[in-house]
Amino acid sequence: MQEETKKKFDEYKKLVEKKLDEYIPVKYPEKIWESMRYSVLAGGKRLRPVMALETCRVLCGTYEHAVPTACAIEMLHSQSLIHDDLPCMDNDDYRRGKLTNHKVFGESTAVLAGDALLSFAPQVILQNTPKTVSSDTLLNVLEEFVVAAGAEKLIAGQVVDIDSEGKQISEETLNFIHENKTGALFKLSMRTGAILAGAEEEKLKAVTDYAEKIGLAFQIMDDILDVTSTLEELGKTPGKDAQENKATYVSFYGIETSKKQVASLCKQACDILKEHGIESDVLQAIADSINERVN
Ligand code: GRG
Repeated sequence: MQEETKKKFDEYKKLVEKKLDEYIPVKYPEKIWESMRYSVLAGGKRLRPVMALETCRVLCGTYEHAVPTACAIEMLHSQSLIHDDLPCMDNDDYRRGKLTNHKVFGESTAVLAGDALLSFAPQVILQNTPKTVSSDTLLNVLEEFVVAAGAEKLIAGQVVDIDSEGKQISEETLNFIHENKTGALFKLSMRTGAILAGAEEEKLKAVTDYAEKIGLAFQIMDDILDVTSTLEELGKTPGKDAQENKATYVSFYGIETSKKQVASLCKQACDILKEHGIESDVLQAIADSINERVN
């Protein structure tokens, strides 16, 4: 990443981390708030909130208006990771280089912390988005949020993923899992950023298409790293896909073809932005960083 672009990315990231810390206080009963804070403030690349803020800015919006939504999306992302790590799901002991939520707080608190984040996130949007944002826009954002978090998107992807373990599945099913489990939150980030900028339909579609390509590329790279990376690099246990007998891009096409697919999808994503006159060094760099991802 170019130095100037990295500076912009890091500024967004710093802002998101400061606001997440502010939005999630420690109240009574402290245990639940501490458990929520433990996972949300555990680091992470913060790709989704940065994408939301940069999309809002590049489409001529006031990116500060998108901060509560960007943070809410990171809360939803953290919630999905807490639940995904539970013994009844992916059963992982490490996440973001730290012990998983249930390993520190116990299973019941981890379930409740996920639940709490899921309902707290839209509360953060409602209570913190500046009043200058119209009610119609806010309703649009909330609709995008609840649909992405629900049984039509994120949960659908997770259910089909779990159901597919140890089975021969079609490429169509694999794409369904990736599109919903991973792609939905990238799309949510870009779409809400665009909606808060008041973007016209053509631009909204362009950023949605970019997010779709990036989401798929990101997940294919995740599958590759599961095979090639270490616990130290990944911050979570590698080799889980093979252990759980999961169909992945790597199991379908092998590592080299999968890498080529990632590069091609990232290029297609950037071409979409160019075709629609959306010039963002940050969004370009995010695509490049997926190609070069190590964690
Ligand atoms: C919404 C109620 C509700 C449940 C969620 C558990 C679940 C249903 C979905 C799981 C979704 C999941 C774990 C998708 C994996 C996506 C993925 C590749 C995450 C890793 O993202 P990074 O690398 O993580 O951006 P960091 O730690 O950098 O933020």
